[in-house]
Parts: sequence; structure tokens; C-alpha cells
Amino acid sequence: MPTSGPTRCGIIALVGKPNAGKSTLLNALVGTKLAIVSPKPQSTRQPVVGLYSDGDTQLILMDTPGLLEPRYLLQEAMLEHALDVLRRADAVLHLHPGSEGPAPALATIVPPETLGSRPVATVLTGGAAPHHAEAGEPPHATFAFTLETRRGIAEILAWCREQVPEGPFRYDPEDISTQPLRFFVAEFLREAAFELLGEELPYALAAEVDEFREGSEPLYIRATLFVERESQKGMVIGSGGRTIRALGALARQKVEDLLGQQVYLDLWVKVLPKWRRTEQRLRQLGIPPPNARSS
Ligand SMILES: Nc1nc2c(ncn2[C@@H]2O[C@H](COP(=O)(O)OP(=O)(O)OP(=O)(O)O)[C@@H](O)[C@H]2O)c(=O)[nH]1
Ligand SMILES: [Mg+2]
Repeated sequence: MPTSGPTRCGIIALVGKPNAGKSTLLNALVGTKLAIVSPKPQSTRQPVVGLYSDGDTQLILMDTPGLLEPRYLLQEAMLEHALDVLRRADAVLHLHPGSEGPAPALATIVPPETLGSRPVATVLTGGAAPHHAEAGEPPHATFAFTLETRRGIAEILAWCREQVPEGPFRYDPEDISTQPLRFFVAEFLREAAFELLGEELPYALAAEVDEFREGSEPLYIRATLFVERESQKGMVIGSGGRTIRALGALARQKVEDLLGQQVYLDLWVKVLPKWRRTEQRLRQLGIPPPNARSS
């Protein structure tokens, strides 16, 4: 609960190259599995909001898609979403795999005018010792994060707390996200796809929740998986429906873990040609296309 003194509240952006460990850190900071995680890069496509409320402080933590050179419309949208979060943030955690040595200056990865003068802390992920020399940047906060030992968590939270302005909480301190459950169901379906499907297939797959029957027991959820080609649909279904059943079971477990409630997941597969390259189809799947294209 907030104390009687002034409270603090603000937005912290988690940014960095694909696979740097952003979603892993978001989950560790919030203390709940919210964002999907994968050893494969580009698992996060849209920002994921996690709320951390403790004592006088509320942090609105925003996980972002990995910063990359976009090659198609979906990737353009992903980059734009990451930059949008940066524009809204009070402070930035720049994640970088510790095994790759010192992090480059964030202003060399994102447009400096987007970053502005926001405070940036480097987080070296995967358990490396903190490096200090930052190419072209004055020394600033550097933390090392290790999932296994929770190393770095307390220090990172303390730094974030210092960066956010005084102000009232924007959300109920009991809430852990601002996004609806159906968003997380669709995300967990994608995570299951990253775990079970071959190399390229998860990248061609999108998920959408069509129906969420409140009050049903078990909770009835109907969802559709979209792929780009008929051949991909066959692979997602698998022989005799084996693959889709395994995928549904895995995703259902993830949703049940989050909700603490039994779930019946009714899964469908559809072909939506070139959805990754089509503005109207991205929008249909709940992914806002990049600004430049949406006018
Ligand atoms: N062992 C270990 N693995 C980690 C740690 N942090 C991240 N990983 C692994 O690194 C991989 C990438 O993690 P993610 O959190 O999905 O990375 P991300 O930056 O969100 O990736 P994108 O969303 O694709 O940009 C996963 O396999 C994680 O389990 C860590 O501290 N220890
Ligand atoms: Mg991620």
C-alpha cells in the first residue's frame, strides 16, 4: 500500500537487441510470468506492460520488441512500437548480453532524438560481470542480471525508483498488467508455437482470441492461429491433429498457471496470406501498423 508521504510513479522502458533477455527481466521484476520468452529472437512483437507496486512506488515496466533493421511490415511495426515506448518512458533499461562484452551506446542503436536526455542504465544479462567503459557515453549505471539467482533485481528496482517522478499511482497496486487477459492468451499460444514448431514457422504465426466466455467453468476460450500458407496450416495441425493438440495443451497449461483456473481451449487454424506484409491484416490481428504507413 502507498505510504502517507509523496508517491512516485512512472514508465520504465526495457529495450535492446533481439534475444537480449528483455522479457525475462520484465517477468523477474514483476514476479509473474507475463511476457513470452524464447531462445529464438523476435519473440516479442508488441509491448508488454508489467506493473510493479511496492510501498510509495509504482513502476510501469514496458517490455519491447528487439531493436532490429526491419525487412518487412511487421518488423517495421515492431521497431515503431519499441521507439514509441521509448518516447513515453521516464527512464530506460538497455539490455545487452553480458557474454558479448560492453554494450554499445544506446544512442547508436536508436535515433538520439527519440532517446532524448532520458536516464539510461545498462543491464548486462545472463550473469556477466558489469563492464564500465561504454563506447562514446559517459559512465552511467550498469547492472548485471542473472535469472537463476535473481542477481541485480533489487539494484535495478532501486535505480528505477529514483528515476520516476513524484506523482500518484496510475493503476491499482494489486494489478500486475494493464493489458487484457485475451492478449496474454494469444501471446502464450505464440510462445507454445515457439517451443513446439520448427525454425521459421513461429514467425509466420499469429494468434487471436475470438471468444472468452466469462463465468464458464472451466473457462471456455476460442482462439485462432493464423499462418500465411496452406502448407504451414498442415504443419501446425500435424498428422491426425497431433501437433495442434500438443500446442493447445501446452498453451492451456500456461494460461491456467496465470489465471489459477481451469481452461478449455478451442483452437482453430486459418490461412491469412501475407499477413506480415499487409497493413490491413496486421490491424485485423491487433497489431497497429507503423505510423508512417497508417496515414
Ligand atoms: N540462463 C539464463 N538465460 C537467460 C537469462 N536471461 C535471458 N535468458 C534466456 O535468453 C533467451 C532470450 O530471452 P528473452 O527474454 O526471450 O529475450 P528478449 O530480449 O525478450 O527477446 P525478443 O523478445 O525476441 O527481442 C531465453 O532463452 C531466455 O531464457 C539469464 O539470466 N540466464
Ligand atoms: Mg521479448
